[in-house]
Amino acid sequence: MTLGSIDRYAKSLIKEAGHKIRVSFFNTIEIDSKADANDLVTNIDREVEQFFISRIKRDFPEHRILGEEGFGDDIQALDGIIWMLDPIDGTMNFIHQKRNFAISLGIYVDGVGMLGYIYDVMLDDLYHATKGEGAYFNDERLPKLEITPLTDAIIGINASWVAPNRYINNEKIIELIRRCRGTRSYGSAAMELAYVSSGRLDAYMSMRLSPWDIAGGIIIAQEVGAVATNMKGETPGLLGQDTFIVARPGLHKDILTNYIRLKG
Ligand code: 2AM
Ligand code: CA
Ligand code: CA
Ligand code: CA
Repeated sequence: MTLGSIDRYAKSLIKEAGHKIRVSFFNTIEIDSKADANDLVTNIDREVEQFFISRIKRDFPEHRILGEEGFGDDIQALDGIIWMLDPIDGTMNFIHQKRNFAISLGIYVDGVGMLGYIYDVMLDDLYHATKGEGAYFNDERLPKLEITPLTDAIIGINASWVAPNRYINNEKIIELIRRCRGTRSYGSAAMELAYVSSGRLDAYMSMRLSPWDIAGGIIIAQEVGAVATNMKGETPGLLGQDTFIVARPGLHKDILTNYIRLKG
């Protein structure tokens, strides 16, 4: 079994899952909340995760799966081959907007990200990368990112982090958003990572992301020279929640050094 064959397999699984999601709009979608009233999940999130898991377990029984909805394996260490899957990243968008959500998948070998995918389901756009072989938007090779100063940069940030909050000094964030060219918030961490990798955004940050949100995206981002870390400047943790920032080289350092002040 080669990386190339896993890559082809993963792509066809993602396209098949995307089709399932698109046709799900013809039926009634069951909506539940998880940790709080705005933390939404649907039967489609669960069914898509179960679809991936049943196929992967059948065809690659030795691989393990970490999925947001909890149908995969209990992952305590990163040894072996692990599929990190978010069946729908941007569930709120899926429910309310019927667009702007993605399937996010990263395949790791002994903790090293080898294959990354972000699939914009409604646009049928696949962002993908193999470690060391460059990143692609569908069949188009994505160029290496150039340096952009903050004054020319569009930053992906959720308004929660600009309002007073318990994680970060929001006065410095207000300074950041005053200095940059503009801000955007798409409501899907995976899509925002794909946008940084393809130059549609120059940076994206969040105070609380899970491994399945970023696992695929950071592999793609690294292939175009974007820098992805937690807000302490360390490699993002893939065994639990962490802060996160991804940006063009140079801009990442500028934001982290001059505008990020974590509380506690
Ligand atoms: P989800 O749609 O898969 O839950 C929204 O700003 C982004 O944050 C989405 O990528 C969303 O993923 C993620 N997200 C939503 N609620 C979250 C939570 N309670 N903890 C961590 N990430 C969350
Ligand atoms: Ca969720
Ligand atoms: Ca997610
Ligand atoms: Ca999800």
